[in-house]
Amino acid sequence: MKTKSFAPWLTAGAMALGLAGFTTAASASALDDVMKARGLTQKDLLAAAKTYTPTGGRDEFIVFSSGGQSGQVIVYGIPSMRILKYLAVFTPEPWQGYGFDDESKAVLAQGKIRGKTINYGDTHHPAITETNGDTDGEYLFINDKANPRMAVIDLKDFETKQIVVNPIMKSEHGGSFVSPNSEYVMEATQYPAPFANEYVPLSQFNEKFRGAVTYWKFNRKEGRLDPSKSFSVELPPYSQDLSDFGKGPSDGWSFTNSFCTERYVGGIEKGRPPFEAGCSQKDTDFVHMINWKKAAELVAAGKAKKINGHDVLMMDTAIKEGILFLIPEPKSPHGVDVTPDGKYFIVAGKLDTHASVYDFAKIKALIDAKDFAGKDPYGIPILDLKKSLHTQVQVGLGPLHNQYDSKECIVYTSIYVDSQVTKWNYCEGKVLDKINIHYNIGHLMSMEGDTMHPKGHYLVSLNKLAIDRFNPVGPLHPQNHQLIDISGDKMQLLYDMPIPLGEPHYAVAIQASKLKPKVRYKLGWDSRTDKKSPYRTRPGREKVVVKDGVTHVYGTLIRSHITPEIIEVEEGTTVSLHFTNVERAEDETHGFAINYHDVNLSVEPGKTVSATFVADKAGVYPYYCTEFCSALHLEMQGYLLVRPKGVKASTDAVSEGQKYTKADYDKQIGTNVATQGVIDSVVGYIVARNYKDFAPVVALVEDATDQLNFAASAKKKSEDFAGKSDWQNATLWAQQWFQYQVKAADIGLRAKTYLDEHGAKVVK
Ligand code: K7E
Ligand code: CUA
Repeated sequence: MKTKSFAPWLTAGAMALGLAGFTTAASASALDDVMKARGLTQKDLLAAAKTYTPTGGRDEFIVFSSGGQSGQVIVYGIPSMRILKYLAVFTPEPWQGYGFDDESKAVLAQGKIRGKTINYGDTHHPAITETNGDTDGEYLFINDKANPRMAVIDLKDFETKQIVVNPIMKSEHGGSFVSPNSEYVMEATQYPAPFANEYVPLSQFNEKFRGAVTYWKFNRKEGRLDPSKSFSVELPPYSQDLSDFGKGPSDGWSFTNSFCTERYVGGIEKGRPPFEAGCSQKDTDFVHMINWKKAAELVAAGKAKKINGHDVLMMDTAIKEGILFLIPEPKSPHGVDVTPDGKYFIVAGKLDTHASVYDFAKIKALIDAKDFAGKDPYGIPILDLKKSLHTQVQVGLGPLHNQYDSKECIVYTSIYVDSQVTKWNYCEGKVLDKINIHYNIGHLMSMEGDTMHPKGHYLVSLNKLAIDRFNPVGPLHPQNHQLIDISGDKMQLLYDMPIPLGEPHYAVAIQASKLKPKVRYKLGWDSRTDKKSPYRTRPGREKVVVKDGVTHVYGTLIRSHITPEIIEVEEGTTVSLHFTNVERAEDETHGFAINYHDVNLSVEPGKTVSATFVADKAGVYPYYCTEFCSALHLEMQGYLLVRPKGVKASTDAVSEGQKYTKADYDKQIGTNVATQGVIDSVVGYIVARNYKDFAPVVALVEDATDQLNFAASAKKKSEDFAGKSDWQNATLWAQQWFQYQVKAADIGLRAKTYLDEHGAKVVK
């Protein structure tokens, strides 16, 4: 903070907020006025100063939050809590064209279950790829609880690239969790069911119903999960729950909670006590420990059984090979979270007021000594709870999940029933602080808090209910993410953020500097396969090709026209549109929407997307760009004409409403020459500065150069027509030349502003 020597006349409050510098007495009293008018306290101002991000400012952390029933992922920044994007994953989403272009339809189609299209997902736990136990920002995984599936999102363009369907589960929850080097992504069953796709009566629950943990092999080079190298470990029909991978000393092991180890099957219709009573009889359930590295070796050695074409390591084998163990855990647990150093894992039992800290070294010693307390009905060895524990701490009523701080031994636990976060020391077993949240916290999330090096500073409380926190919007309320400052000894609540999109179960945060998203695609790119599109088209090479009864339109999009501008086909034709956005400028996305045919595309710079449909009804269908991309965006339009069968295409000349003379031509030329003067002065300003030191400006200059080349070719056409005294066409092309000039000027001025704002220097 720069206070200098004129600090004495600053108010103390303004100084505390870092408002020092050029504050005047007048603006300080204005601040007081605002506080009074809005009923704000000093504490509110402090919270505001910690979250407020001035225009142009960036966030330190980026959050990927599950979008719950929306089947999407929400991206926002911390500390500003500004929402940046919704990522379409399991659900069609028109803004991104997801589920509307052929390429993304193919991704969604990977998520079909036994041939059936599923149009939603219940996303729960996102996970970012890790290198040596720390998030690296390359890929994001998210699971679908309702229809056991896993999706891969590439963080280079924030697009969903792959969906895989779990071959044996009918329900899941304990995913996604990644191993410390992202070799595997874990997914654990929730509600047990038979692996086979067949009817089995509940009377055979104990024998035929099963849980499992699936280890999806991740091929980092391809950026895809590899089902052929993935496998599962069969588990008893306990309702497996959240999971985590070991790290450091516990690397090679994974941990999975469970509830309803009573194996209760409900049946209130028949007079039996309901599920919730039957599933909470015992005081303890089981954490499942699996040596996944050894399991992978056993599968590679051919010890797995193929079920539904997928390798499953059966329980008998897992027990015999000594890779599967159970430890009791109190009672109806939810989260299991391995500490950053990998020495402990913490389990919170929803129906217990304690959090239990398990000591991996003790557990390993018990296993090595074959010191077991018993076996479960399937013969899995059970370890003694007391002998496995480091400590148990009373944290509150209904503890759920745990997240770690950058400070040693500090953990935060969400307390559902008490609506609190408890901060405690798991090494010493001591509660340090509690803060109230609103209301009924589920997960909580600290910055990179589930990695080997948590970053501390902030915590987000992901609450289940918002109730009265926001302006009412009807019976369905938004969700509430609350930002908490954890940098000091006492937690401080900073901000409430409503999220109007599904229940955000879990979220992960990453330092923004680790993300390196691209600005544009290579020209003609299929973003879903990450390969050159076979339909890529360069400007000037647009064409229509009829092949195998399909009319393929190879088109381009650029400010401000769609090529082709007219498409005419006969009724009943299958049309396949392929558009390449040939822009290189940042943020120059074009959309493409066409009346009646349910075609809606988002074409980012460089991308090629396709839309295939049957032109099944004769008529006239306007199409247009849906992104306001330039001053002449509304003119970025065209017509699909569908002729009735047997009717010939009209060859009549088009009659324009406007007739141009030489005077019109001369007037337009005058305007163009003047505009060129403006462009020249902007160009002069830019090239006189060290613009090459600014990558965004270099891109803008390239773009402007493109526009000026287009202008030159329109100018040439205009002059050719003028040479033949065809004033009609000469004037129209002169107008087109002017359009390109306007675009070049627009881009040039953007570059000039950028240089001004970023302190560019004059060069000789
Ligand atoms: Cu809502 Cu992790 Cu699915 Cu807990 S989960 S609260
Ligand atoms: Cu392109 Cu509007």
